[in-house]
Amino acid sequence: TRPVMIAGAQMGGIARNESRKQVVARLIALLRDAHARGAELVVFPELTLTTFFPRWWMEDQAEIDSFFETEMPSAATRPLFEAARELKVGFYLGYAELTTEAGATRHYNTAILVGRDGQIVGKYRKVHLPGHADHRPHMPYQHLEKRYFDVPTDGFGVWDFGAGKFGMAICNDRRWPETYRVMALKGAEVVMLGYNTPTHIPWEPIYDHLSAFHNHLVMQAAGYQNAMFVVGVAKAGKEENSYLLGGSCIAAPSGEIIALASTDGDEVILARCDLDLCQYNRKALFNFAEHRQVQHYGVITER
Ligand code: ING
Repeated sequence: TRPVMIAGAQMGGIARNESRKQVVARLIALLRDAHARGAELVVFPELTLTTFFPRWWMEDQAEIDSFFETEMPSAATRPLFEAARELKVGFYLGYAELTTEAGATRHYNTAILVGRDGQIVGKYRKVHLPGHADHRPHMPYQHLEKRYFDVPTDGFGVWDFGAGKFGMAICNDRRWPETYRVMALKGAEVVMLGYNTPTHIPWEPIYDHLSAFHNHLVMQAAGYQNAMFVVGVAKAGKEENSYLLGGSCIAAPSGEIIALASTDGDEVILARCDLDLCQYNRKALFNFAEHRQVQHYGVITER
């Protein structure tokens, strides 16, 4: 067996005027709680250093950029890295990244994996950006990820953490089967992801009543179909003028949920994830080499 004690640190709403210092203090409290319960790795939500700012139309780039990090760790986030190193706990952290590539400014919806020594192991930038880029003033709030973030050139990655292979995704990525299959083919045994999911989608309210069902449906199916653990962690509850879905969970390679949040606030969930379970499924019913017929799948990447 290769057990890893994985925690999800669900966050309640972050107010627009809540400082990074205040948010980091909440993150550290959750980290300490998770460590006290035996966690070796803690998964925080998407964009977890600030409120979910894509809900507002902004035109002043300086105001937009005020929600982004230009360095990681920074003075405000270093205490989290230091607490994690002291406790020997690794973590996944979602945040807005402002960087330059070949002289061009880039804005990404980013997540990093930090090792138990406090060093950054890997970085992932959100591939599937939902919502819209235009201003829709008649809606109660916007969802402007297509306006504020760039699509990255690097795609899905997998990194060594402890005895396992860990991949990262972010929010809307979890709704797309390609996300998990690509990482499974790269050897991922765990996919960690954070999310900010409004329970009312103004531009597509048809499934509002199914938001909790769809949230678990996609992660349970992915865990089963790709023989992996999926750790999905919410920024939850009332946040400014929206209400965000909770339901943070850990899904096993069987498709079963083995840890589940029961509040819409700051809450730690935890599960002992035996990574050898992934290998079992990979050698049996989801033996990719034995059962997949790739010659029939080409259209998935051609269109
Ligand atoms: N949030 C939502 C998500 O994918 C969404 C956006 C919700 C799109 C429901 C379509 C339907 O969970 C983010 N941040 O991607």
